[in-house]
Amino acid sequence: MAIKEIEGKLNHAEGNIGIVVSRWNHFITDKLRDGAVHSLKKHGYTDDAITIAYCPGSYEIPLVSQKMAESGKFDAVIAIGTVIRGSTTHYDFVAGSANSGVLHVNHTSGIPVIFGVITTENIEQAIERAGTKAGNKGEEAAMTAIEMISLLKQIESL
Ligand code: INI
Repeated sequence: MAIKEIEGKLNHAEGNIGIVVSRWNHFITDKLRDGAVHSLKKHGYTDDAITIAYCPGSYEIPLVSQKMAESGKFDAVIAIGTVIRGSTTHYDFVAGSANSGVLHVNHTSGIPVIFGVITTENIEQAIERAGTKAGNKGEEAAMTAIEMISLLKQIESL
């Protein structure tokens, strides 16, 4: 018996993608959304395979992600938000809730729910992750979604 090795592929578009975008810090989340869409299109997804749902803040992302994931209409959900610490302790609650909420949906819904929420100390760090010095985290999240869809489909057909 030979060892089976499997890995998600990035070279073909499979299924439908839901994207949840938080409107808080929208000057950053818009860029992350554009990065995700750009990446999906580069890999062959057409407009009608992509649905974008906007929610108020990152705290609301887990519920919207769960609704999308459990609808049976998507093969992956990409959660996009930006939480900036600034001077508020609210940050810890919002960032922690988004993280643990998305993790929970990722574990329970049966489809990949990708964490494209950036959490930074300040606006400069957020800008760096939204298409400047540190790349675009939305693009990376989309690539992760594509790879995970492919990997899960391969596991299902073992
Ligand atoms: N929501 C964010 O997505 N990012 C933030 O930086 C942020 N801050 O700083 O407060 C934020 N707050 C709103 C929060 O996500 C909820 O929408 C709100 O608490 C209502 O539930």
